[in-house]
Amino acid sequence: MYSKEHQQIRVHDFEPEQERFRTEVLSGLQKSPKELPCKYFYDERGSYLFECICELDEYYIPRTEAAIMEAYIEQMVELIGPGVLLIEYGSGNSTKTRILLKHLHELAAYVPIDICQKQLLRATVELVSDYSGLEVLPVCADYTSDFELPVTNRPCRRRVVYFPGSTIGNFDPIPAKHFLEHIAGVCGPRGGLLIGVDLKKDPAVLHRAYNDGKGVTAAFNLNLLERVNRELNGDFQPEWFEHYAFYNPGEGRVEMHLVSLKDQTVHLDNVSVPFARGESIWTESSYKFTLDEFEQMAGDAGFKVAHVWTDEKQWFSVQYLVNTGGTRS
Ligand code: AVI
Repeated sequence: MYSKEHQQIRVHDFEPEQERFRTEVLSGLQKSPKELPCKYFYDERGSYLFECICELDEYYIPRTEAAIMEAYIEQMVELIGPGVLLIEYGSGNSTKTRILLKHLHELAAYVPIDICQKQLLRATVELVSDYSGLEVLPVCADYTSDFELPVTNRPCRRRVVYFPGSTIGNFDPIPAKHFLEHIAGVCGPRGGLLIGVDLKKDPAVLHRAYNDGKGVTAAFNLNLLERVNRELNGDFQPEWFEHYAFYNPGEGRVEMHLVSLKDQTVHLDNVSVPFARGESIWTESSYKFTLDEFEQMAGDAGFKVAHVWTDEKQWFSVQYLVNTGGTRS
């Protein structure tokens, strides 16, 4: 653990160590079926590719969520109230947050949390220059792990966590509930959670969103192999794997895989990983919810749904949840 100074910006650094990456990658590749944790998509190139995905016509999530935010920001601000500490999980380039930063009253501070140190630093430099007087306290961390939040200069009335983009859908159901419980602990008894939740819809729309015509999602998926090569001295040949994404209606999720195009053996340092032709590495699940399903899960985690905003087609929702009991950790 250490901190880095950059133009007077202090990043509270809990970046996962290389050893953890190595352990999780090796154990994932030794499972059957093989898997890799989707949080490792977001190295510098992966974060850039995800930004490119967010600009694609087929990937409806960012623009639908942004339109909901624009349309209902006054109602959201009213419910959230003044003087809050705004904490964002997986802040990326913080673009989505700007609308909140612009409208929230007497913000105590903004704490962006992201696993990618470089992107976090870039976003913080921009925010500090664009919002004078705003205290930005960046934290580089895997937000599913435990870490201390930085101390703010101004007192805060309440903590509100912002978790947009339906990233909650990247957790399996039990970890998702545990993660919501963890958020309830972080935001405390009177705290809130403003969350983006993707809804169940026509599978053809989902298929297009995760199989875009320009192949950006495929490049994002395959970048994970390049990252493993770079950081773990691996010899994956990305061209011998294919991006494969589909909606699994029984499980209510889009699954992303990397499928081996032939029998092959990959090496990471001195570890050999055999692949049969057609065998896959499961790299991501993206769960889609009905409003009732999400309300049930949030309730089980100690949150009450205070308000739900959706778009006309009911493809996406932004929800404000209040903590009905959890303690502040
Ligand atoms: C970050 N997360 C919500 C995205 C999703 O839709 O599951 C990641 C993504 N994977 C492929 N495209 C986008």
